[in-house]
Amino acid sequence: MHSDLRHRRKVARTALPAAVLLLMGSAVVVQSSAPAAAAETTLRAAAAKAGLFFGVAASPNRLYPIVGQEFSQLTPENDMKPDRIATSSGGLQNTSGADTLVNHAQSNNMLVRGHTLVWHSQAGALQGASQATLNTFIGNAINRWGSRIAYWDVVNEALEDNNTGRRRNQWPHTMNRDANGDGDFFDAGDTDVMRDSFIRAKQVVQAGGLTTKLCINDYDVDGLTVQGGTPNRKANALYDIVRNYRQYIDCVGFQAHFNDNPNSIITDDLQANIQRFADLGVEVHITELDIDDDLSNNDIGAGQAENYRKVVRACLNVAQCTGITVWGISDSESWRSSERGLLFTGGNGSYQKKAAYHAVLDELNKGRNPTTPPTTPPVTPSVPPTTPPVDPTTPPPPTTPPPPTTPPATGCSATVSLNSWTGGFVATVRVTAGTAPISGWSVQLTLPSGATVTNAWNANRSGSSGTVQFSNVSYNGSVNAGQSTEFGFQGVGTATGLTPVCSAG
Ligand code: 9MR
Repeated sequence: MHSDLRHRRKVARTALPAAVLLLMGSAVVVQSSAPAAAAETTLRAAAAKAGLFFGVAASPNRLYPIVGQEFSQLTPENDMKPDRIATSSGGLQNTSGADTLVNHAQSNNMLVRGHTLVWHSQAGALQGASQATLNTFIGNAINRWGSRIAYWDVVNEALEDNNTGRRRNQWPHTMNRDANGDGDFFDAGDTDVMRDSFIRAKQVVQAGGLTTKLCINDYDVDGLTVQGGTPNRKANALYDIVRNYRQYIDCVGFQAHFNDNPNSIITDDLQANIQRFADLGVEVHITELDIDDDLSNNDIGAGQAENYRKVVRACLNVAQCTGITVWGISDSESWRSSERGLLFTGGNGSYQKKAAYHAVLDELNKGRNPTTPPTTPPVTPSVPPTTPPVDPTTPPPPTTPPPPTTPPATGCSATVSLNSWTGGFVATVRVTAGTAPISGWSVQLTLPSGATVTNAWNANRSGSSGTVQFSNVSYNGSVNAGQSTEFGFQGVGTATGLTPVCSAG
């Protein structure tokens, strides 16, 4: 983009919401018969109240106080990439930067997103490695930090640019083979580096009893369409991958670098696209958000602050959109500083909030909006549904979950895994049928006092605090003997020591 063509929009500072102004006055006492919801004054607190994390990409030399104050999740911007930490044989090296970031996150009660294991770029010594070496690296990296990493980007940016909907054609995707020539890599005889990497990652997570969730991450996959209403083929391709490999993939990252590229704009169907992934049962995250401040060709065209509001709202409106991460703190320190795409100006630990910051905070403070559920989008995958892959070249991961709390005979058992941050949590519950198939299930859990469920997916729910009951929905009640299904819920407060009790029928 030519800087002389850029028309720098003068962004009027948005008025602070009345509730925020009230809170800023130290002597204000709110007396009202109808208790007003107090607005939170940091991004992390407002997000926690709404039931999601709000994170930032970070580097060890920029761990200023603002990181722990405003954000509840941290993604190493560069320190966990293969070019930093991988040896050519899949071992680890130079992990001190990553260690610093993980420790910082832990001492500030922040979740960590590991970024990233399998990527064509910044591959360093792994460039050209075999699947076996990639698998070694995957095992070493996941095991080094274990459950201290809540989410790992296992596969990053696997799809081509320019909305072709195809896989990339450079390493590691050069290992892919379409054995039967049907145009996809989903068949049992095909080779797919994505599938095999996820299988390996899942094996490592299960063998270690880790709570780490495994994600696929990409850019230009945000809307159902791109500029001009053209179908977003890249998003459709990602959707097909997640649907086919759902058994190994727990979460999807929309990078959300919004700029003037016609495939990188904010479209009005962003929420619908988030929703269709959520409907597959995965968590969705906005993982690398920045928005060019003179985004001129988007479908919204309302200025950076309003564009931020739109993206945050799209996530809030989908229960399984459980986190938003901005790709840096301030414009001047951003990898795309010329776009001024972040929430703060300033630098070196001294930051000023932009209008976009106030818009995001305000939107988060409004919370999720259950009274206007998102419309279910038309699902138009680019290939017809296929059965999940069987007999992949790498043996499938063990399907045995951690020891059930109630030993299954017939009936069912349930286990729970938690991702928690200060003020909130996401729980994933795995329901496993015993020695006979079941045609329906219910799971009862008792939450500690102070914990409240805000939303749930893949289950009906009754109750939100104390003893809460979940039961199957239409599509996941039938579970074959020894097989499992998962549902999830999200809440505020702290949920520890959950003991799920499963009943079949
Ligand atoms: O922000 C990162 C920048 O410091 C690096 O120089 C760059 C090198 O590729 O990677 C940037 O982060 C990328 C992220 O890892 C994946 N999505 C796109 C980000 C911007 O390229």
